[in-house]
Formats: sequence, structure tokens, C-alpha cells
Amino acid sequence: MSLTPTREDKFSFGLWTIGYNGADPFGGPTRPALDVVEAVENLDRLGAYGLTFHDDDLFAFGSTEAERQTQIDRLKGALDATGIIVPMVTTNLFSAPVFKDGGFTSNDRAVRRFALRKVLRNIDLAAELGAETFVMWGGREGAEYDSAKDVQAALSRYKEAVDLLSQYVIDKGYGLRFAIEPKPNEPRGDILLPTLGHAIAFIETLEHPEMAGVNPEVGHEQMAGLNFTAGIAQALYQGKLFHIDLNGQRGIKYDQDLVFGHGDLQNAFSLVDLLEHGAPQGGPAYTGPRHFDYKPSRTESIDGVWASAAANMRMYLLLKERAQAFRADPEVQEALAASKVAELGVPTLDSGETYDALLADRGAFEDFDTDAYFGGKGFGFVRLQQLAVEHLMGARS
Ligand code: DIG
Ligand code: MN
Ligand code: MN
Repeated sequence: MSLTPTREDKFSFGLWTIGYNGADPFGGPTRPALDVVEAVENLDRLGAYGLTFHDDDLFAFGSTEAERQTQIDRLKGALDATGIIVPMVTTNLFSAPVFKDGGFTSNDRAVRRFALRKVLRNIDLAAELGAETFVMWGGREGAEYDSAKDVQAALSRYKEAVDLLSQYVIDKGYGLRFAIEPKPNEPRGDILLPTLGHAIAFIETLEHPEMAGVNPEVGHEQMAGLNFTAGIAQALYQGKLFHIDLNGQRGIKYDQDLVFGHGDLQNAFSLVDLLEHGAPQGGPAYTGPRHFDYKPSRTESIDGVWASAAANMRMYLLLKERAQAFRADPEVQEALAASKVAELGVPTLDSGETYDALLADRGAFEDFDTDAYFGGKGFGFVRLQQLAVEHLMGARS
């Protein structure tokens, strides 16, 4: 397997990631702004296939019509020249002061109407550029104080917004789907729809739930202490993994947005194994973009920025290679069988078996030997985990 990224790997990057200038709450920029044409040309050079962006990444909030169009035309020129595509577009409803209490769920109705107009316009641009996914990260939707936000009303307003935008996409005939991106906190003390579980539950309340899925980010679920791979498995189970934000996070702390795999490496390994081999028939469970939403560390020069972009893709390909070896290892297959992992896929009831039949089956209860599980019938999970870690470490091939 090659470790050189190709378009077929479907690696994409946010313009705001490689364009991150290093500014944080405790210090100003350490790097100059990155021009979109330079970004596209370098992503092409590194082997990526896509660029994503917020409207404000491409043209500053408050740009004139001419300034906005100039940037759009420059982006289009770079895309035409390189073949890089725009798989996803998203809207910045979190940076400008007007959004200080959010966009769709600001307590200020006029701000909510402005936010809807900003997104409607950005949907047109997304469709014009051929994007398939429209991400909505409600970074400012939330509160610091419980009494300041009627969460039930906020959910109603969020539903109202997504229902309107969905109807707009339907009426326009755009090939777009929405992907809600959860995050538990930061920048708000508590963000609405904090985990992918909350988001999936919310989607079921929409008028067009089939048009909405999730865009889970590794670090965001892990900021909440959750297992990202298990969450992705549920998103796949419910047919709602419309997009994914890959990065790294080292425990429950501020959103680090590290290079993919530079945080919880074992969970990154199991995630790649799931994405690449987790379909019921064993094939890829997810065929969408492998999108990196990370921040090149503030410490890096522009050379370090491109090295970090390459690192994301190399980490994914190395983990994909290790996952293939893991699955191909006869001892792993034997350990999986000993751990009864595939048996969980067997229905608990026989085909057509009723609860009456179960109640009549003495082997299921009256004659079932529970004592055998004391000191015996071990599952061998630790052996299986050791094999996985050894493959991850390259100690087995
Ligand atoms: C942060 O993780 C968010 C924003 O960067 C953006 O709105 C979204 C797109 O993936 N991720
Ligand atoms: Mn993040
Ligand atoms: Mn993200």
C-alpha cells in the first residue's frame, strides 16, 4: 500500500486550518495570512483532493460585492488550474460581534434573521461550487449562564432554521445535505447540541430529517470524555455520518485541534479500521471525504504548516496500512473468534422465535449454567488488544 496521498484517498482541508495564523486567546498571530490561491496550489502539491471553507475565510465579513466576487473568482481559477474540488462549505456564525450570542439561536431575533440570510447566501455559493455537504457548527449557539438561555426555545429556533434551509435546498434543486457538527463547549460555556448523540436526536425532530446528518469531530467528542470510534459507529448505524472532522486531542481539555493521530492514537487506529473495514460486508463503512479540521501549532513556520498538512494524510495512510495488516493477521482472526466478536452480530432470538418459545426454552434460563462463568469462559479481550497495539506499533506485520 502506498503512503503517498492521491485524489482517490479523498483528503480535504479547511482553508481556516492551513490558514490558521497562530492567534489564540493569549497571543497574537505568529504567521501571516494565507492566500486562498496559495492554499489550493499547496494542497494540490501535497496530494489532497479538496478544500473546504467558511464564507468569511474566503472573503472577510462585511466585504463589498466586488471584493466578495473577486475572491470567489480567484478560488475558481485555482480550482480549475489544479483540479482540487470543494466537497463541503460552511458558514461563520461565530466570529463577528453580531454573533456574540449565536446566530440561529441568538436571543436577539434580528440577529437570527441576519444569520439565516447569511447562510442562505452561502448555500447558493456552495451549490455554485459543487459542494455536496453543508456543515453547521453552532460554535456560538449556547450560553454561560443557565438563566440566560431557554434551551427548549433554542432547539425550536434551530429546528426552524434548518427546516427553512432544507426547504430552500429542495426548492432550488441543490444536491446539498446538511451536517451538524457537535461540540460540548468553547467558545461558549455550554454549546447547544454538545455531542453527536444530542445532534442525532435533534435531527429526528426536523421536517426533512433525511437531509440532515452529523459532522463529528474527533476532539469535540473526546473533550466530553467520549469514545469517538464508538460514536462514529452509532452515526453509521443510524445512517447519519454525512461528513467527518479528523484531528487529534489529548484528553479532556481545551480544543487542541492537533494533527490526526497526534492525540489518542489507539482511538485513531480503531477509527480508521472502522471507516475502512466497518461495513457489514467488511468493506469501507464511510466513503466520504477524509476531512482534516486541525490547527498547525502556533510554533510553526509556513514550512511547518505544510509539514503538518502532510502529516495528517500520512498518519491516516499509516493507520490504514496497520488496520489492513491487523485484519489480515490469522492470529487476530483467531483472537476475534475467541472473543466472540462476530457472535454479537447473531440475533439473540431464533428466526421467528416468539417470547412464548423463549419462555419455554429451559436451556435459556432454568438449565443455564451461570456458575461456569466464575473462573471460566473468559473472553480473551486483553490478548486481542495486545495484538491490536502490536500492529499499531509495527511490532507485527
Ligand atoms: C470547528 O471544529 C468547526 C469550524 O471550524 C467549522 O465551522 C467546522 C467545519 O468542519 N468545524
Ligand atoms: Mn475542534
Ligand atoms: Mn470542526
